[in-house]
Amino acid sequence: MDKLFDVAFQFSPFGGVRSVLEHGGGNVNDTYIVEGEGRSRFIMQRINTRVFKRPERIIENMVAIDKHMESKRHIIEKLGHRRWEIPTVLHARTGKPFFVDSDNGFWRAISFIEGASAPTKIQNSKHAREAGFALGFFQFLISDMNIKFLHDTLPGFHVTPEYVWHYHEVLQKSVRPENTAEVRYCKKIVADRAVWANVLENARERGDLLLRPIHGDPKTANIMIDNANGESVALIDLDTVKPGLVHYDLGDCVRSCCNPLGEETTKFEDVRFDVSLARDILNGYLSVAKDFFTSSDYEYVFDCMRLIAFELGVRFFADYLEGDVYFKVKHPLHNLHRAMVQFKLMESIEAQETEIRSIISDVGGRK
Ligand code: GN1
Ligand code: MG
Repeated sequence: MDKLFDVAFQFSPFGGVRSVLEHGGGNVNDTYIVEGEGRSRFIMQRINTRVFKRPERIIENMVAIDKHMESKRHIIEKLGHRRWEIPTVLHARTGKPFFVDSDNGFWRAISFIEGASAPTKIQNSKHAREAGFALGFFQFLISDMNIKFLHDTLPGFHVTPEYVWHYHEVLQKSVRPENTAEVRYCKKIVADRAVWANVLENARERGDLLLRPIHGDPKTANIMIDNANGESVALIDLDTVKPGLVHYDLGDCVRSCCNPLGEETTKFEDVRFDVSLARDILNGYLSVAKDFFTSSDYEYVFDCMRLIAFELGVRFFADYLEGDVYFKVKHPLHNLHRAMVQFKLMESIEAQETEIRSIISDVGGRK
């Protein structure tokens, strides 16, 4: 605890630190909320350097994003009554925008967005629409950032075939001897879809889809909602902003927001993809994204919804087989259970394909 206070002190140049409390339920980094005397509140995170091998690159990206967002103030002001916030990087007493502790822990701090929160589950139709709007608006704001100046903080992130290759590698040397019904189910799910898993990367190679700056992790817990009026006010967790396909983002937002039981449920048989929430998200998203969405982009909307649920399932399952080397876990079956949830969600998406495709055409205003 003393250590946490020492680190928090580094980012509190105007006074002491009153409290440091764990915050949120991130699967990779450790997050705390710090209450200071001078500077009211801020978020402090220890970056997981097993995942982010070059953490300084995250900071450099964040500084560049902050700067870019500031240059978009005139667009943000056009939102009129709508509030839109940009999480900013705070400097440590050393003058640097990060702090390395005596155990080589890599820390950074970011501003706290007051009067808002990021629920882990979608509450209602308005919330879903607001999540979609936030993603579209965020992508729009960063759309003209030169991707040459954005580091790739996590090479291979969201490149689904690479996760499938990695899965096949770890399957050979799995540290899990169990061959339960759940393990067999997961193996079959991956085997049956391994070829289709190239769908977005093939489209990118053909030039049907283009690399653009993306958020990378727009799950509901990263979308801040104003406590007073229920409108979205920010996208947080900018660690994975990098060149990618906007479809990774859309698929990730949908797989997170349209799963009413959430990622951590163990009621696998009850996991359902909520099509009506998907309609709301698409409505919110396309209210902004229609200006940059091409006809080719529309062609892959269904695939991205199905694919990112599949991909996250593969990532969790591979991590379970490998012995939990990537995602933080609370018990030995945690990653297996998380994989089950994503695969059940994907099957629910597959079962409702016709309806989802018709919503995409409807909302996109196309036949
Ligand atoms: C991880 O750490 P967190 O919760 O922000 C993961 C995402 C997953 C998400 C699933 C860098 O995000 O890709 O979608 O868990 N982040 C990384 O909850 O791998
Ligand atoms: Mg994240």
